[in-house]
Amino acid sequence: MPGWGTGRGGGLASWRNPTDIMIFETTGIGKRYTRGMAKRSQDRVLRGKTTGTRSRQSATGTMLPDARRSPRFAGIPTFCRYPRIEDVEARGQALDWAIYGVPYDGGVTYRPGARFGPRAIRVESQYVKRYSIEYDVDVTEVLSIADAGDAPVAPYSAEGNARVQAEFCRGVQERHPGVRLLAVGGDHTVAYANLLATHERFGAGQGLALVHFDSHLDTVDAVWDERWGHASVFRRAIEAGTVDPQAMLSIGIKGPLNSRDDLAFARDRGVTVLTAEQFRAGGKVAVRAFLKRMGRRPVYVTFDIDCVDPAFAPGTGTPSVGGLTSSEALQAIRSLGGIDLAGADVVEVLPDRDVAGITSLMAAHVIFELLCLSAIRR
Ligand SMILES: [Mn+2]
Repeated sequence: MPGWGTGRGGGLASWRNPTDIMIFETTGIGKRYTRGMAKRSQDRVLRGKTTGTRSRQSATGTMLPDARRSPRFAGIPTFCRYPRIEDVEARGQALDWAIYGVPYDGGVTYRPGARFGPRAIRVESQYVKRYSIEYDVDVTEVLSIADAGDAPVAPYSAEGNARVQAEFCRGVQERHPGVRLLAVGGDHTVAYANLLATHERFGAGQGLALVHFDSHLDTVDAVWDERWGHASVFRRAIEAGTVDPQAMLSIGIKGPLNSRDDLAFARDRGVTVLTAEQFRAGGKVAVRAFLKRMGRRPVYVTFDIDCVDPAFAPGTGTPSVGGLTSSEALQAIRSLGGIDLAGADVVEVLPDRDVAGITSLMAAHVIFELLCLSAIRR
């Protein structure tokens, strides 16, 4: 399929890792765009007319191994084969997105094991390619993306973990002003620190707008007298002011719940809730209405893999029957096209309950679709 973005894009550069010598291709903006919205967006960047909260850094693309020369099954796995942050820094290149793992699952209310999520998702993500047919965009041409490794963790303390994770985020932000952070969990508590760091950079004096994919609202006050579990993360974020509840949309919520009262906090604070049933019955219209109301505000997206039905994503600790299909989930993310994505996370993958890596593979493609949302804004 010539011309579909799978050929070699530019000059070759070599890069060494401890086990292999790989041949990388350098793709940069200004080389291969020819069509549509992406072309117009690229021209805008080249002219320096970026707007809103977007990074003023010039994206210079992502160094990616050429899969037709360096097999996807060889080498040490990074997220989607993106370069390690150390290598980006050694080149003195600006960074648009840092993807990092948070191998922490001390905040779960049911089945543990999501601490192994980042590792499993890195492995399955080797088969994530770089060109989106749906958007006609090659994320590696438009964005400078790196795998920033795993954040340090405090395995016995969700609150302590949030603290060390936030420090890690600030370190990356200091080295790369304007970088956006994509956290890969781990359980949903890892969203807290990533939201905090994103809010510090992009909040502009108000809570972030949040699109929240999940089976559960995660607004419980406390579980077993503990206020820092994965069922409480958005209650804590709203209390801290990092999330504006009236600019929060939860997609994929479903029952049964522990009680009728479980909905009260979200309702009282003005969270917009689209149950899985409601999303299926025309949710894209509701999503559009929400985004219209958000205007030009930067948006954070948090994606709990348990919003996807266990038939498609069995590897998760609190599975909930009747969720989105993997196809519906991708469509739901694409329905956000046009947002200014300020930060994101993909959480709650539990590899030990997975089958043939399908949940990790789904999570890896969610990462890609989120990066596409950012790429098409360029
Ligand atoms: Mn959750």
